Amino acid sequence: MQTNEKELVQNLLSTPKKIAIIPHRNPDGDALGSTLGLYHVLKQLNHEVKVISPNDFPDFIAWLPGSETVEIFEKNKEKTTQFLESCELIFTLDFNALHRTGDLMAETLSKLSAPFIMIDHHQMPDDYALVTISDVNFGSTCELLYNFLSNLELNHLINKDAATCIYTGIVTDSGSFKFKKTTGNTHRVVADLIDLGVDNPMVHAELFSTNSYSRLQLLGRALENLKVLPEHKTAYTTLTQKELYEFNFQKGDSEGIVNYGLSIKGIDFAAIFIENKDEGIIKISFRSEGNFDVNEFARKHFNGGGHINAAGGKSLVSLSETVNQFVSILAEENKQ
Ligand SMILES: [Mn+2]
Repeated sequence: MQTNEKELVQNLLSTPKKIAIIPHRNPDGDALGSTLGLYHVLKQLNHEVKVISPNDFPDFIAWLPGSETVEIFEKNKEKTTQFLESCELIFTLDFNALHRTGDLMAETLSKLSAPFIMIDHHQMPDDYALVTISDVNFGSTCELLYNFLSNLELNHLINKDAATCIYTGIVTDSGSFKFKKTTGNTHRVVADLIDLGVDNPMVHAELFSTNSYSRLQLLGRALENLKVLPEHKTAYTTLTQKELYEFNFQKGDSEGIVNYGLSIKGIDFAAIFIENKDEGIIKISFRSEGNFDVNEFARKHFNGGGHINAAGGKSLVSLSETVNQFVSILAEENKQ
């Protein structure tokens, strides 16, 4: 953060204000963790703070301290819009383009006169914020938030609740500390957070030991469907809408399944294709290990994007056509 930005932010936070903190649509551990982490800090400075999520968050992060205070834009448009319109400052965390909140909320946000502060780690930020804290070298917005708070000398306000939220985002976005952007800084931040009282075994249990039987059966089906293309060091799997119904699919159930392909020896690229007939699309998740850039791959071929090792995309043709396209692209690009 530059000195003038630091002064600007310090100034904005120096007197009690009405502040909204906003994660992206379909918030994940990093989005909800960072927004609630900041919420717990700003509350102590006597601001009137609310986290307003575009839509509901999944169960695996519903235990985060403060989650009961989060208001959902899609469930309560009038009330949340009123709050947003009365805000004096808006934080947007873990995304960098307003459309990531959904069309209607993006429109509401774009009309606000309050200044925005963006804290994010995705590529190519839009230019909507008065202060843009954007750094793709960070593995999570939560880690970047910790640095932001340290730079502002506000880290003494990171209490156990804030630390628990921030720790959660770091764990989920780093694949439990195994993705490439996990640095010495990541571990130093995590060490501080544990010293602040984070019950780290509890966080991991809440995040990763909450499977339902039907979710495991769905995983079983996805593993049965797994195809390996050793010549392309690639593994991919599919789930049809019918299979989702069969195993009583709940939001979040397909989370992480893509990573099983990556765990095969010699595989550095994995994908999962999930049929969504309601939206008329195939939702795709890509993961890689090492240098294969799935952000570029998703942008170029599947209307998506993300990070070098984790990205998403979508396709408007059928599941089988999408998979055929995928396999041809690997051959055309001579992915090895
Ligand atoms: Mn993130």
